Order: sequence, then structure tokens, then C-alpha cells
Amino acid sequence: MTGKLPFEALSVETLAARLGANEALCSHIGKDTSRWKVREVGDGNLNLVFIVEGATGAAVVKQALPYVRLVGDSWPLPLKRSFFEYHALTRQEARAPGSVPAIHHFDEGQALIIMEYLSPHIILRRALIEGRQLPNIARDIGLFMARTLFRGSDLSMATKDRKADLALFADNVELCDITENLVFSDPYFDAKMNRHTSPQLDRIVAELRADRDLKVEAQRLKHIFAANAETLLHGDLHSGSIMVTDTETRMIDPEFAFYGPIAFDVGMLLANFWMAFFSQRGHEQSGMRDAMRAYLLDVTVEAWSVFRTEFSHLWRTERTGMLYQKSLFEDQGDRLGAEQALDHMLHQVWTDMLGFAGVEVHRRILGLAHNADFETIADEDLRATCEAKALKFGRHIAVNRRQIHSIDEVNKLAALIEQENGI
Ligand code: SR1
Ligand code: MG
Repeated sequence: MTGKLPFEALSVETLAARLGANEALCSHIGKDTSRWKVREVGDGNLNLVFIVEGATGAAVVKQALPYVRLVGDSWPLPLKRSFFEYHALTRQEARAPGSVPAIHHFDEGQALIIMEYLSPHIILRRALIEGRQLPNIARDIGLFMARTLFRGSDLSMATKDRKADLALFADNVELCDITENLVFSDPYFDAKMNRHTSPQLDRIVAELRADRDLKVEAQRLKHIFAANAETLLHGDLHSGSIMVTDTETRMIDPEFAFYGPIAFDVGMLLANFWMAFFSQRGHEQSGMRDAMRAYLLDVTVEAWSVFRTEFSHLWRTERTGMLYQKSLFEDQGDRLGAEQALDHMLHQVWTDMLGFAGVEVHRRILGLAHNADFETIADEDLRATCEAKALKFGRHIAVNRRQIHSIDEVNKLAALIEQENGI
């Protein structure tokens, strides 16, 4: 296939005929297409994802569709998101080696990426719903965030390169628009595609939407998201964008990548652990999940601590960009000045991270795109109880983020809300 053919969506039936001559794919799985087995496994909101197994191996073929899969062709979405995903993956691999799947081939015209088949990895969200405690995820994700977010910023890159990259990713307009609306605005009014567990949550939802402080805070966060082009973000770093085994962690799906605030990836990620925490009550059919709840809070502590430590290490050892240049600090014998600036920066990331986490919790319960942590709780009253607690928690950390000083304080609040009765 060449990039010059008009775009055509692949199917299980056509994939072998259309990609049978693709050298990159054949070199990984074998060229005898009669032995290829093709499955479509995409369960995300946007794309087609095929697993193709051949005589000598397997690969993933991911193809963007010209519309939002979750909604259908009434919501067109440009194919170029595949271009941004490809370029984000190459940068993430360079900045945090081994953290993303290997790319075998990219075809811009067909909006498809052929990449490493991760096996026996499963989606982190699924593992957390099953109650699996994975020992390495906090460390792996903390390192990934620190390395990609630091090395994609003006703290590290030559400013000419960063500006060129900023211009490249600035065109990811439609995916940013999804986040701008779905995360920061739609949850806070009666937007058309919203849904929530009803009637159980109706009163709470009405209260949240009438909450002026919350609405203002959500818009301040949207402003930071849109205006603070600090670094190349993953842009959609939730537990559905991470694949795991007991010992390995890989980040996938960075099609929402663009230049935004460091705190956004961190906040979205931690929000998903806090949602996993509040959803555990709904998954206790085969036994209490107290240990899992404690594990999930520990993960937030460790992920934040690893992020901070690694970011600080890179600040001290790789600060080669135009921001807080060493010529103003260390080279003048003012090491403490550099430490003071680092403290300020981490404090800002902390405060904004809490805000982004709060609105991410809200949008997964009130907006269009829900998450399986709550959705798989079949008993609607029980689901609503879990969701109501998460909503309360999300509101508190978003609105009071400037008064919260430690992750232990956040987790104490989560534990207190979790123990409350009713909704
Ligand atoms: C219409 S897309 C909805 C959500 O799915 C993606 O995974 C992003 O999180 C987006 O907000
Ligand atoms: Mg995705």
C-alpha cells in the first residue's frame, strides 16, 4: 500500500489483501498471508485496532477513522490524529526509552500505524477492576511522566526545536477541542451528549452544575490547558492508555498529544487511580477490596513521588534549555536559586495537577466518555454510590487545590469520603 491511495478503512476481511505486501509487517509476522489471523479488538472511543498473527509473529495495526467511533459518522474527526500519534510515539521513545510500543511502519494517507503487539499485556484499567496489584506501575509511570514532560519542554530542548515542534502539534486542533469541551465544559452544564446514572445522581448533578466556584475553577483550568504550552503532553494519559504485565508498563495511544501544561498528564493519570479507588466497592462480589484500596492510594503517593524525584534529578542534570538557565544560577555559584525555582515549578504543577484531576473525575461520571471502573458495576444504586463519592472528592480537590499541601492530605480525604454512608 502507498500513502497515495485514497483512504479506505481496513476490515478483518480486507486487511491481509491490503497489507500483504507491506514489508515491515511481513518482516515481523511472515509474508504468507494465508496464515494470517486477523482480529479487530479496538474498544476505545475513536479507532480501529487489529491484531494480526502470522507464521513468525504478531503485530498491531491501528487505523484512525474519519469520525468518532463512539458516536458514529455524525461526528467527523480528521485522520491526521494518526500523524500526531506517530510523532508523539517517536518522541516518547526518544525521551523515555522502552516506555511505548515499537513502531514498525506509518502510513499517513491510510492513517495507520503498524506497531509491536504487546503480549501478554492487558489494559491497566482492566487489571485494576480485576483487583490486581501491580508492583511497578507507579514507578514506571512516574518516570515516564517526568522524562517526557521535562525533556519535551524549554527546560531541556533547544528553543528552535521546541518552537518547531510546538508549531507541528498546534495543528492537532480537533483532538484538543474534544478535551476542551468534554473535560472542562460539558460536565458543568446540560450538554447534549452527557449522561449519568439517573435518577440516583440527579440531585448531585444539579448541585454540581449550580456550583459557581466549581464552574469558575473548571474554566480557569481550561484556560491553563489552552494557554500554557509548556511541554509535549501525552494528552490522554488515563488507565485505558497504559498496558501492563506484572513487571512491565507501556504507554499507548498518544493521539491527543499537543503542547500543554505539565500538570495535565499528571492530574489525568492520578485521577484515574482515585476513580479506581472509589469504584472498588462495586467490585467486591468475590471479597472485600480493602487491600486493593490501600494499594491504589499507595500508587498515587509513589507515582507523584517518583515524578517529583526524577523531574528534580533532570532539573539538576539536564537543564540545557533556555528556561532557568544554569548561567544565571549554578554558574554564578547560586545553586540555591535553582532549587528555589524548582520548588516553585513543582508547587505549580502540584496545584494545577489537583485541579485537572478533579475535572477528569467529573467528566468520566457526568460527560460523554465514561470509564469501565464505574460502568462495569451492574447494580445501579451501588454504582451511583461509588460515583457520588468520586464526584464529591473531585469537587473538593478542584476547588480547594491551593489549600491542599500533600498527597497524604488528598488520600486522607479520599479515605474519609469512601467511608461515608449513602450518597
Ligand atoms: C469522543 S472521544 C472521548 C474520549 O475518548 C478518548 O480516550 C479521550 O479520553 C476522549 O476525551
Ligand atoms: Mg485512546
